[in-house]
Amino acid sequence: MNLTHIEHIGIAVKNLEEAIKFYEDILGLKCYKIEEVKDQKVRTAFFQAGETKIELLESTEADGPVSKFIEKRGEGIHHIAFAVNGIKQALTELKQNDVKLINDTPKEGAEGLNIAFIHPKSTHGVLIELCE
Ligand code: CMX
Repeated sequence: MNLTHIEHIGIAVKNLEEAIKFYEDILGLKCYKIEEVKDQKVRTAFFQAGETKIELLESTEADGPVSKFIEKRGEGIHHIAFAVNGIKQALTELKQNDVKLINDTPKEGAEGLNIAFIHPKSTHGVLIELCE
């Protein structure tokens, strides 16, 4: 498959506004967008850091993936998202290699991207997202 770069790093936070304040006031990055992704039960805040974005994730529902993650592991790095050319082909290749997928077809994610997640049990413990 053709991964081009790290599109973003997803960071699970308890309170989006408090976390934004840290990234803006202390780290000096600028939040350029807050977006709710209902399908993923999250509210997200985006920052550009060179070619890579930082995506802060606050859960909107108690049973959402980010809420469960924070309950189990606390705040922190939640996933790494790679930009890929040809997400459908990439998913076909992953299936052929018996990699456990969370989404076997792309869905619409934040920023209008087509996304799919690979299960951390198949990736040495990191939740990986593919984006196109
Ligand atoms: N990174 C690494 N490992 C993770 C993880 C993460 N983000 N989330 C869960 N795990 C691990 C758990 O620790 C657990 O490991 P152990 O069995 O060793 O304890 C294992 O994966 C299974 O976890 P679980 O708690 O039984 O399963 P969940 O019901 O929490 O589901 C996952 C985990 C990854 C399948 C689910 O969170 C998911 O489908 N994620 C994809 C969607 C998503 O995360 N959306 C939010 C972001 C959306 C966005 O970026 O817009």
